[in-house]
Amino acid sequence: MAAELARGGTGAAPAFPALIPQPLAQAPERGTFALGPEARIVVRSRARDAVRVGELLAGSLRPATGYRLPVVATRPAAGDVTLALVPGDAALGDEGYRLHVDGAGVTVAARRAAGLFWGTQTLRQLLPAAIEADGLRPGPWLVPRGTIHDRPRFAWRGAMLDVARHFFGVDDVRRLVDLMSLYKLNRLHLHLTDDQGWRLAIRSWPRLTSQGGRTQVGGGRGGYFTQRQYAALVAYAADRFVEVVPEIDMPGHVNAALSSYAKLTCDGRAAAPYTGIEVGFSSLCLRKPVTYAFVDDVVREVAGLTPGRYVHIGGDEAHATDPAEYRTFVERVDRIVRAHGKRMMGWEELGKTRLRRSTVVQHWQDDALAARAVAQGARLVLSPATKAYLDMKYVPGFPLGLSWAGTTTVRDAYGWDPALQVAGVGEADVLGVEAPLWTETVTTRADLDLLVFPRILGHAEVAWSPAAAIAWPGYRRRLAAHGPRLEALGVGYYQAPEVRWR
Ligand code: TNX
Repeated sequence: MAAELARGGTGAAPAFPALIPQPLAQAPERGTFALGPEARIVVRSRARDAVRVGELLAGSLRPATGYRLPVVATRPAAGDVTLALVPGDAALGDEGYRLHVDGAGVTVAARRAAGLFWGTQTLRQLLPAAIEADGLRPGPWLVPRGTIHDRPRFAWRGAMLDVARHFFGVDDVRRLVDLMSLYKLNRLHLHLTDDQGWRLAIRSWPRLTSQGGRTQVGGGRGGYFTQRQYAALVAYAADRFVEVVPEIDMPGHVNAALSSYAKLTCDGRAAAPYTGIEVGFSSLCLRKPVTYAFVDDVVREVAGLTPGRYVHIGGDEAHATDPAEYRTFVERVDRIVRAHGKRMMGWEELGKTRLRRSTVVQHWQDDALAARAVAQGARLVLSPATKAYLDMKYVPGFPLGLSWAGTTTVRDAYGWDPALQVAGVGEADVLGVEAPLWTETVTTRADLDLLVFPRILGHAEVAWSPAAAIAWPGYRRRLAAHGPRLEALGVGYYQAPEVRWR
């Protein structure tokens, strides 16, 4: 199928509207299909997750269209949108889909529900931007005809949100999940703990949040997720094929824990709460047995809230930890994580330790450390700070963000190839890409929007689209066309001057 279709971005007329990420292959045709008031969402499968994709699609199209869009299991008729599971079509992979639009309607076919979901996100982007409005719009709701064949380049297409430096609650995180899914991102890494705050309730250590959850950078109120809220968030994301990856940062970045429990410090005196933005000054006391009881309790509770495979244990910037103790600690934590049924993930500093092949290591700045992890058989998630850190300023003097890794324009955040980023680390060693938002300077939803959007769209395309489809001139045009869509979604993105917004 793919071979019959034009490769993405050849610019042959007729054309599909701006799609981000660019699909693997597309063959637009002349003419349109008009989604009308009688349209139904026909799901050709009894599978629960497929039906849910139909319901999510209907839910996203109803507000602007005002149509009923019933989700049904009958035979499709002219005018319907059909979602079909075709388990036999190996070319689609686990997340791929085929989307066909002709005069009779729209069909999305995929081997698995995840592929159907990504196909429905493409369908949203084929409709006018006004489809994203939260109230009735006049339409017409025209979808250009043609065929798209699509599957991702990388399995891990992530964003990270630091809820520790400043807390972002359930509504903000859900909204981020919604926006991620429109761009086919499928991992949300939550940085849940740091010196300035502990944001996930741990029942066996309640003061972590009752005490350690009350601070944040700059001295505000902080906040935390109850386990019930967190579980609901994880389920909400899973319904949208986004796996939440919880991070409990250790043995450094632990001042909030040390200020909550005196018994965790080496001298037995509780640390003072911390609301600054320095890093690297705190450490768990690795010679105390209680530390391992603590880690075991926390990992057990976190693993119990995690349907996904990974528990991220941080491991970064442990400058206040003895290097030899660091190595034995990480190996011990790996055993604890596995005892609770999960795989260990951590920042590139894990490359200093003995790793098992199932470990996932997150590169951020040190190529040699990341390469040491790969040499041991680990796979990498790439978050190079100079490209992928959403908290870097766009330009010098930008009112938000940091600049320790330089400034990162919208173009910088797009033009990189994960397979060429780290010397000696090739495509097969790379699980994917993740764009982190550290929140030392980020206090409101508006701040978050301004730093995350539109740069995250570039990372979404780098993670999904074939390397050959990555080209700035075409991307810039497509990104500009997404301005009205982001506006309709209420996203206050940065109108970077290098993009000629319409
Ligand atoms: C480095 S990246 C950190 C974070 C900071 C961030 C700010 C990493 C593993 N550690 O603690 O928030 O820089 O950009």
